[in-house]
Amino acid sequence: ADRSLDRDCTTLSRHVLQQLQSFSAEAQDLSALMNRIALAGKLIARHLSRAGLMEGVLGFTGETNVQGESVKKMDVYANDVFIAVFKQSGLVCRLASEEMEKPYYIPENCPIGRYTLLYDPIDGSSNTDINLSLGSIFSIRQQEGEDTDGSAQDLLAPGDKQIAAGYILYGPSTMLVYTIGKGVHSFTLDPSLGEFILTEENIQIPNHGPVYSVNEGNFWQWDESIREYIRYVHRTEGYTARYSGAMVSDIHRILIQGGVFLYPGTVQKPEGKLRLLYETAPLAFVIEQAGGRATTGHENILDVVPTKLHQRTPLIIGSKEDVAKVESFIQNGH
Ligand code: P6P
Repeated sequence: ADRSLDRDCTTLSRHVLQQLQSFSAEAQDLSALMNRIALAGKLIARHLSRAGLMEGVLGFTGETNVQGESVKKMDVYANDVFIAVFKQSGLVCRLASEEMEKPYYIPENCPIGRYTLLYDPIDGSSNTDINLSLGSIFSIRQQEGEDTDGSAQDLLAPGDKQIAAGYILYGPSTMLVYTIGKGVHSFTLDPSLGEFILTEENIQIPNHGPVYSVNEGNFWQWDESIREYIRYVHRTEGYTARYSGAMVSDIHRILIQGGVFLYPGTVQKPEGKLRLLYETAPLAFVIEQAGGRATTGHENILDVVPTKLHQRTPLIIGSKEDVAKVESFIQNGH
């Protein structure tokens, strides 16, 4: 049945203003900024929907990025989309992304827009070629100081400095989930309107859920405590394994159904694979705002102070009780 007209008019930009209960210049800026992120999401969703129908979307570029990972054409396209939508915005002065060693500056915006966008333009890009869901992750911070040497040292600050964070999930429908610190809200793209329309407000993650999400292919690279946790869920009734290769999908499932997503460190890479500033910190902000938890196993993700822009952290994120269960294995072996 058709929902109320008012509901259909609850677009993302209007919702941000409602959240801020203000029409101040700053509120308008943040609302406009979120709207630009929505535009990036629409452009990326459109490109993904045609990936198999045109040249230059599927497959690899042949280069490797700063992380030594082979770059997929979709990574480059999505990274350029975020830059393009903010170039003409006057809102964002600096963009930091997994795909760029150094931040990208938009000097003409800097006198006005003091916001910095930290983002993973396409998370789970390996899913592009097999038509499975994937996501974009974003985080908004306020630039502190002039950053005259372009080293963005002010970004080396804990996750509670985030003003806004969220993700776009490119699935059967395209969803945008965000928080500005006043709860977690989801929007679904209505392609006929070209608008993200409110789907759920103040999402609360269940305190416990059946899902555990981890790449068990790494089983023998983990610390014994993580193996012990996995043996526990294997022998305990009520757990089910779900792992898609794109953590935005896996964590969105856990936000709705409850459970825990883990990307632990390994013996070779104790810091794990995931990046703090534009992957684990934004997701931790969202999940904590929904009543869940996010930890490295020893420290809350939002408390971690990075020493470098592309710093990695292990990640254990999801329902309070399920995260605590993993911690209990890490901290005292059961
Ligand atoms: P692995 C995608 O590259 C990603 O960053 C997450 O989205 C995903 O959960 C994880 O890495 C997959 O990594 O090592 O399990 O293939």
